[in-house]
Amino acid sequence: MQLNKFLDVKPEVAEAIAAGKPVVALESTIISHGMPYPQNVQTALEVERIIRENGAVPATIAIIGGRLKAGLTAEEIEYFGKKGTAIAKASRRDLAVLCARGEDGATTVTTTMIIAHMAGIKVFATGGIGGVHRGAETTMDISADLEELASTPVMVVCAGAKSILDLGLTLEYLETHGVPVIGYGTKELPAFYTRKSGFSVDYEIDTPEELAKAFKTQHELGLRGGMLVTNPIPEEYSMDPDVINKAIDEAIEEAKAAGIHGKATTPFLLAKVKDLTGGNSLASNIQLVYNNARLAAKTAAAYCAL
Ligand code: PSU
Ligand code: MN
Repeated sequence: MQLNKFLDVKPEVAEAIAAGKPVVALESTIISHGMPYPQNVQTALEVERIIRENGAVPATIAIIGGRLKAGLTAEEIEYFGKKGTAIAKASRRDLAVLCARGEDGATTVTTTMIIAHMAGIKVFATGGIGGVHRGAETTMDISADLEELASTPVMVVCAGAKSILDLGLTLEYLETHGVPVIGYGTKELPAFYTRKSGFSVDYEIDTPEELAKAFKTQHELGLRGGMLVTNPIPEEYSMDPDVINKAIDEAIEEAKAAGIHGKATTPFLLAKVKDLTGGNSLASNIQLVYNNARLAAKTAAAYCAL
């Protein structure tokens, strides 16, 4: 464990890490910026329960009063869910000032990876990652999540990326930076709400044991960086691609018209897509996070057994 004066590891999480037991990290931006209250809190607590049920200890990650928290209490999860977007969305560039000032921050994939690594956690489950936005060739809007995957050794289990992003450019960026993109039980990159995107992943892997072995081998080879595991949404919860793509196109047009940019872009698009699809997308979003939590817990357990 890399000790850090700003890090607080929840006792249950610290004990599991010290004993070589499986732990799964979870992000807090999905709670405060990704879903409405109270579904955000219910989902976050259910995700923790699912992780325990599958043999691992959950560690929801956030910044509270300038402290980097690896593992939250139910009260702290409630606090994040209730405050919602009033809590700053914290990426890598926000960490120093938030900690110096003693403020709160909701951790994105980037900062969750950073804090998980500080605490010694290897596997992280979420819904979707940030990536290269459509039109990035002029806006240069590329999520810091991709840089973090390139440099920080944490496995991120997600349901692919939403087509609010340019999925082709996102894959190109990951390739350039040496991030393996794995499809769990699929050769095709899933697109979050749907199981298909038309793009191929680098490798299909079909078991948690093989995922764990590939990731451990990456460390043993001395290669830096993470691994992206893309786990398709279960068929019964996947959405009609036409419905979702129409909503995404409309959301992108609205964002452009309203001059939305920077860190506000992703939350704006996510909220618009949810409004335009009448809440169906929220139900799918919740189910895919549960599905990723199950796979991450099994993979963390398999890693510990290697
Ligand atoms: N994509 C989703 N749901 C999310 C996010 C992205 O489908 O909740 C959140 C994650 O926390 C991710 C962040 O790390 O948005 C990326 O933001 P940006 O594009 O500003 O880097
Ligand atoms: Mn951005």
